[in-house]
Amino acid sequence: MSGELRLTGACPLDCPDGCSWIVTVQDGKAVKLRGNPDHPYTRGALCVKVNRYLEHSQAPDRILHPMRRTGPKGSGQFERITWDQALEEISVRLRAIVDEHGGEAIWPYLGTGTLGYLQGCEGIAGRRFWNVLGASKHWLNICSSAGSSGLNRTNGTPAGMDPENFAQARLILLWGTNPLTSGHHLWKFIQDAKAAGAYVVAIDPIRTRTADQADEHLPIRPGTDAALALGLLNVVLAENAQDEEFLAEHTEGWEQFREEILRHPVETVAGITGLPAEDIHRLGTRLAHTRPTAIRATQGLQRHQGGGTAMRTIAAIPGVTGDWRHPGGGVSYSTSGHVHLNIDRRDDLLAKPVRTLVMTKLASQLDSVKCLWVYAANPVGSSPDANAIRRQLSREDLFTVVMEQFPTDTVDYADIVLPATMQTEHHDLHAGYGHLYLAWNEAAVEPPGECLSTTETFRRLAAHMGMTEPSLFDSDLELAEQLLSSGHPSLEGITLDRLRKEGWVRMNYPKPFAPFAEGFPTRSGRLRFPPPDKAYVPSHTASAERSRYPLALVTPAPHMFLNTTFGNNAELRRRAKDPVVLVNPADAAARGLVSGQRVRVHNAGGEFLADVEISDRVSAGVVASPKGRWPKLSPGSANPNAVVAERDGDMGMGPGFHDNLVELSPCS
Ligand SMILES: Nc1nc2c(c(=O)[nH]1)N[C@H]1C(S)=C(S)[C@@H](COP(=O)(O)OP(=O)(O)OC[C@H]3O[C@@H](n4cnc5c(=O)[nH]c(N)nc54)[C@H](O)[C@@H]3O)O[C@H]1N2
Ligand SMILES: Nc1nc2c(c(=O)[nH]1)N[C@H]1C(S)=C(S)[C@@H](COP(=O)(O)OP(=O)(O)OC[C@H]3O[C@@H](n4cnc5c(=O)[nH]c(N)nc54)[C@H](O)[C@@H]3O)O[C@H]1N2
Ligand code: SF4
Ligand SMILES: [Mo]
Repeated sequence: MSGELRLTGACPLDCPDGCSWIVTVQDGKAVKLRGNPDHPYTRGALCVKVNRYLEHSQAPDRILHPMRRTGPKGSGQFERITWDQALEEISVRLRAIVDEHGGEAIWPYLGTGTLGYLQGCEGIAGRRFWNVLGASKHWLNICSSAGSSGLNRTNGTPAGMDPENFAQARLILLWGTNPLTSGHHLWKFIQDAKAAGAYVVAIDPIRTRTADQADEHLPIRPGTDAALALGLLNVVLAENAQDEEFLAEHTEGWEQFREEILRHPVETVAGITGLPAEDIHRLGTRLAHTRPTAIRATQGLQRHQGGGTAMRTIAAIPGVTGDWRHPGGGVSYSTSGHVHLNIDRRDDLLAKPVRTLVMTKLASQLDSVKCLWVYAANPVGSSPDANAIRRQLSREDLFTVVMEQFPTDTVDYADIVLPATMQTEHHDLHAGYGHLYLAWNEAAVEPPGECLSTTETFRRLAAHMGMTEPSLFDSDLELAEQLLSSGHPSLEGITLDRLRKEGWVRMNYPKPFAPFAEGFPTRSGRLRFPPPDKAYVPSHTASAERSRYPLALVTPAPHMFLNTTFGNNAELRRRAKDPVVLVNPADAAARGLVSGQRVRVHNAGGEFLADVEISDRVSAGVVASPKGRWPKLSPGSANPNAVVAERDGDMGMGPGFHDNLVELSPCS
């Protein structure tokens, strides 16, 4: 191949924005990767992380060959082996495990390293292989399941507003979300709204960089958002601003929910949320009289014991105000419920029904597992109860395979490591979860070394094991065509040929889009208000454990990393500086801590080390330290997940990543 080529692709990372990008290839080598200026949502900009994607894909620590463990588990000592040796060893071990313990002793642990519909995310390709073997199913609940269930209960779907329509809103609530870090392309639409006079309020226990740019910041006590929603609605009722027509035509359960709202006057809610009563009253009054009001509530909000309920109750707000009538009104969480691809996990290939194992419960559910197969995930860095996970991964009777691009802490526990491709090296089909466009990612270059894509790895393994089911060998393009063939009207006219030619295509939704103006996808067609006494569930940080561990720890998205992806990138690590924990001046004074001092952040589950940053960005009683650090590249070889307990939230077994109790002590 000679000369210059420009190929359209898409960012694979777990980020709502799903950016479209263009790769320039010269003589078979990718030399430039830039945002695609033609994409209506992402408009040519990538982000501080992915601007380095190409450099990262060519980094010296990239895993390029299959490897076999030579040292103790956790040591990260390996020898290079051939693909044939790797496939043979894996085949023998898998067969033996299935014979002795049954297929369910295999746990295919798929994470969010890529959101591609072929290489990751829904895992359709691997799933066929696992079904033929009879392996356990895997529930990827680590990120958004609580909020999705909450929204489902109210609206019948987790899907909501088209984020582009934030430009039409006149009041914007950024509720438990930090878009300037975790998906910054929304901001242009917020700026358009601001230019037209919109008022923007950030509701967040941390004064984030997003809160800095808002007109107002409400530093809510973590886990009390449902109570705030009830308090705001209390003011709406006092102002007699409820939309009676919308309530009558499009909702159910209003009489009882109204009673619940009346049980939450502003003064009561001020006591629960720690917010001044006059601030709640002022925002309630704005909400009562500003149409349309757009609420952006994302995953941060629901990483709590009562996170599902919080989302369920916040989703009730536009049911009362009638905001769903307008394209710039309603709630936006994730747009993935608007994506109607044909995701067929091929249960027909299973000889008998199998159990489902839960991503957030790796530490406690691994007991009955003999083979853990990790792909696009880094559980030692990202899943709850890291110390218990390490103990489990050290088990000699556990056969662990990790498909990876980089030598993560999880790789260190693998028996066999398989080298995985990165986005410029494989085909994939994408849909952002913060907009309504599909994108095609065309492989731009040959994989380096002996890296293989997820789909190709499973095709080769199936062949090596002598499997004959034809669909195990479908090509990437065939898989993509199957995905696009759901027949859903939102995909009519969207073919693989067209996607490959145009790079991205908007699904068939009107622009502007008011998804529930005519009704909701519930059985009755109506929005369902939460039943009384189920409208607010307190968080773990309100529990009795608070007497021993008095500080509520929030672990939000880092600006320089994406989960643990990029956690090994030298330049991004340099910019992220050493790990810090934000501490309010009162809490620092009470413990005699000074800025820059290294502390142990600890509870019964474990500890991690961080440098104190005394700051009024957090209220007294709240501390914050971002997720995403590689433990082995952190002081004390631990990150915040050492103190995150494996504990099920109220819905979807949602994890409590922002719902931890800790104490800070000086490092001796
Ligand atoms: N740069 C970067 N971008 C990312 C990611 C990343 O790691 N880095 N992660 C990606 C992923 S996987 C996801 S799921 C999304 C998540 O995107 P976000 O939802 O924005 O993620 P978080 O940072 O977890 O939480 C957002 C905010 O919620 C606040 N918060 C915590 N608890 C509460 C609460 O009880 N009430 C309220 N009102 N606010 C609360 C936090 O302080 C935080 O500022 O971002 C994606 N984008
Ligand atoms: N404390 C705390 N912990 C959290 C959170 C939090 O808010 N606080 N947030 C949680 C959230 S929202 C999420 S989504 C999870 C994410 O947790 P995980 O799903 O485990 O994601 P990552 O930690 O980014 O690890 C993904 C790995 O996949 C690899 N990878 C990328 N692409 C591919 C590919 O194509 N093939 C293969 N084989 N590998 C690939 C990357 O190199 C990376 O090591 O973390 C959760 N952990
Ligand atoms: S991480 Fe998000 S903002 Fe950055 S390039 Fe990927 S999709 Fe775009
Ligand atoms: Mo996530």
